[in-house]
Formats: sequence, structure tokens, C-alpha cells
Amino acid sequence: MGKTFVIGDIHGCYEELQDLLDKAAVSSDDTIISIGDMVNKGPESRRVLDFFWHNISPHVSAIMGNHEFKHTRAYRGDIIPPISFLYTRWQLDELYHGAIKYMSHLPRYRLLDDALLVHAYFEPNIPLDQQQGRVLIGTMGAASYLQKSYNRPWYTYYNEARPIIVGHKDLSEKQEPFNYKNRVFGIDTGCVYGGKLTGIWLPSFEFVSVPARCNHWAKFVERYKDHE
Ligand SMILES: [Mn+2]
Repeated sequence: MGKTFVIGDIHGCYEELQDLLDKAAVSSDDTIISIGDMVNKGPESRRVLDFFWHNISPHVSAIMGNHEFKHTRAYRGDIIPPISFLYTRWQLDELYHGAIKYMSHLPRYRLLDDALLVHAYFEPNIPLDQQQGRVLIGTMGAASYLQKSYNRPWYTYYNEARPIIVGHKDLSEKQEPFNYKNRVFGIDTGCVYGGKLTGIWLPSFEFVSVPARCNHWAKFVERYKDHE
């Protein structure tokens, strides 16, 4: 039986994705799941999205992050996309319409035998099937809603049967994998900002990280600063 490797916010960092799969020695028997935010801000959103979308292995899949969700909103004309979205759209080119369909159908969570996977947050004491989509995905004011509603960070209340694995925010605030009482595991370690790309093995909950090649987002901002 293969193991499962859950990967944090990739944001178009394709080289680091390859580095991470190599370092973790992921095999074709293993399951690979992206926890969302595959696209935007980094250099190769198309290649990263393609890896999860068109992978020949049925063991490779993803859940939805706020960046995938925001693409579907921009497509509908609900928001004006910032330049990093337009860059991803330009890279996807003829795949863009199909990519919107793929991204819009990504699940909001995955409940595995060993862990619950969501991109961003979990509201305390609310059953999984009644969680707000914007909370799980981390969009449309979910962070300030949780801050206003609760005295402590959401994860300090987490009390579900299985541990939870999230991305979206660098919970350690120092670009390191985050472990709160073996109940909450944070794997966004800011790769696109020059931090690390992190994955976590299940069922062992062992972290594997690789360093970013550079601060991709700073480079992007510098390049397009006159176009924002
Ligand atoms: Mn996110």
C-alpha cells in the first residue's frame, strides 16, 4: 500500500515541486494531493496546474485554494483580476477555459483516514458539512470573520476526530512547517516568497521541505511594478 504526500502552497513554483518530489522520494504507488493555491505569483503556474490536472496517475489530485477560487470569480466578471492573475491566464492560453472548469470543480476539503485536508481554516465547533466554503478556502473576508468571532486563533480550538492539515498562511511566521499539538499541521512555508516548499507524509505526519530557488514574488513585482 502506498503512502500519501500532501503538498502546501506551490504558487507556480514548478522547479521546487520537482525538488520536493525528489527529496521525499515519492513513488508511483504513492498518492499526491495539493492543498490548493497551485497557481499565481510564481513563475510556472501552467506547469504546476497541468501536473495536477492532466497527470496520467489517478493518484494525483488537489483541493481548492483561494487563488483557484478567485480565478473562477474573475472569469465570471465578479472581480477585476490583478496582474498576477492575468499572467497565469496568459500562460494557460488555450487551456484557460478548461482550467477554469477544472479549478471550479476542485473539492473544498478532503477527508482521509488519517487527516482532514482544507486549504485555509476550520471554524470551531461547526460540523464539516456545515462549514462555510469561504472559511475552508480562505476567501471573501473569512480571516477577519474568524478574528471578530473568536478570541484566539482558529486552530487553538480545533477539536475534530482527525488532525487537520492546512496551507494558506505561514502559521509559524518563520517559513517553517507548523505543528500545533499534533492536531493542526501547517504546510504553507512561503515558497513563492523565497521560503520553502513543504509536504507532509501520511500516515506518519513527517514533514519534508526544500528551499525556494529565489523570492519569485519579489521578482515578479519588480518586473511588473509599472503595470499594477
Ligand atoms: Mn491561499
